Amino acid sequence: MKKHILKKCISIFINFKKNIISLNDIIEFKKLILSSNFINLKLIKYLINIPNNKYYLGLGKLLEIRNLIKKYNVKYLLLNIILKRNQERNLYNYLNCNILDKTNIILNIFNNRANTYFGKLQVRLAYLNYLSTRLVNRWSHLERQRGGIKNISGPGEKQIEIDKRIIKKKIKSIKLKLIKIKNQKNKSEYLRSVSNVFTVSLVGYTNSGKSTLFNLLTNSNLDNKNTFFSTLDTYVKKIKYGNIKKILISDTIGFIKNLPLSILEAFESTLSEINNSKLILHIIDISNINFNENIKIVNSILNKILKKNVPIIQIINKIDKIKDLNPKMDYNFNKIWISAKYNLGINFICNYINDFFSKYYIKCKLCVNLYILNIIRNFLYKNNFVIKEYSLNGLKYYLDLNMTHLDLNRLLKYYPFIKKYIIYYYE
Ligand SMILES: Nc1nc2c(ncn2[C@@H]2O[C@H](COP(=O)(O)OP(=O)(O)OP(=O)(O)O)[C@@H](O)[C@H]2O)c(=O)[nH]1
Ligand SMILES: [Mg+2]
Repeated sequence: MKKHILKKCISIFINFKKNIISLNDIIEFKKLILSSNFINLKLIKYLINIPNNKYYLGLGKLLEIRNLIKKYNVKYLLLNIILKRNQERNLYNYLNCNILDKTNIILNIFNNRANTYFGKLQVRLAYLNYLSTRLVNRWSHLERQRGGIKNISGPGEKQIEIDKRIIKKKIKSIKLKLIKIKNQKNKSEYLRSVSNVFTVSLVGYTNSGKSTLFNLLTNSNLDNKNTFFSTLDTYVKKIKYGNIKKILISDTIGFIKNLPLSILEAFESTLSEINNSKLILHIIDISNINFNENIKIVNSILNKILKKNVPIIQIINKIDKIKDLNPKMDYNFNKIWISAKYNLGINFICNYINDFFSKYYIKCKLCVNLYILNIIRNFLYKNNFVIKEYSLNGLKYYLDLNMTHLDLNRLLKYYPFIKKYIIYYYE
């Protein structure tokens, strides 16, 4: 884990007069600032009608902020909105301090958190995507200045052309690297699918408790600090909880309101892994006042990412924080109430997963003599197919097996003669 020095900043929470200020949005912004390794010395709430073209903020507010920057002696100003390139530059020039808008803050968090090569590449891609949109802004701004006349090139234009080309080249090279890694990942996914090991994906708003549940179900210790975006990559592990067998679970990056498009696009490789799962567990933090809105945000992002129809169940987490809520399963609405932190209601999840995947399995009974048993025994045990083995008279041996359809095909491919020893099977 990298060590980070906390930097001092002041911040502005901007809200439009037509919107109702949600306390939770302010809490979320404060948490973003903290996750980005800043100490916020002052938060200014600012209500506006329409943003100022040049600075986003009005001139009166600007003066107030310039004084505060001097008073608190800070070098950073953080804002909860997305600025245009020229607004950022004008603010920087006027206030003489570094400006971080929402995209910048998230990129900053991602940059601090990324610790795998795959994660780092995606952060780099997000940054370049962000930069390229800014250049386009500047470009169109220059074009406007020239009154839309084509084929006249100035010095500024040349520089932008060069910048654009360099960024485009870098984006292409990173995308190629990501594709290469993804192909390797796909290979392991393919191996997983032919060995018929199924994957369940955890998705949800950032800080909802995905990694806490992942750790509990897999007996691992992924980072689950109380910050935003503690997880930046996809982690896949076997479930080691209750009586679940041969099921993998994956934990991935959390979602957030107004996740800038440039970031979402860069993390497509990580997020698209959700498509490889048979079942999605949508983790919801019920103690978050905005949980209903967060559900909608997650659903809309899922709609963008999912390329096929994957069943989703809702896991209502952190019930320990709400009075009178108990662990339960609601079969009508596919909802399970739990507390991942205090290990409450996890059995409901296990039962659901077992029931869900039982349709992928078939049970069969073999009756063989000792000679045949010796040929196939190793294979059956090595693949974990055997539920029970017994003999009534020492001549005939019975084997109760549990396996997927693909497993059965595999068994019959290796040992075609087995077919006549199957005395029954059912799905
Ligand atoms: N009280 C309570 N806290 C919980 C519960 N589950 C998780 N938490 C806490 O919520 C915080 C976030 O948990 P994580 O598991 O990191 O959440 P996440 O969804 O993986 O977050 P990101 O990776 O940042 O998107 C941590 O402080 C956890 O201890 C729960 O059931 N009850
Ligand atoms: Mg996490």
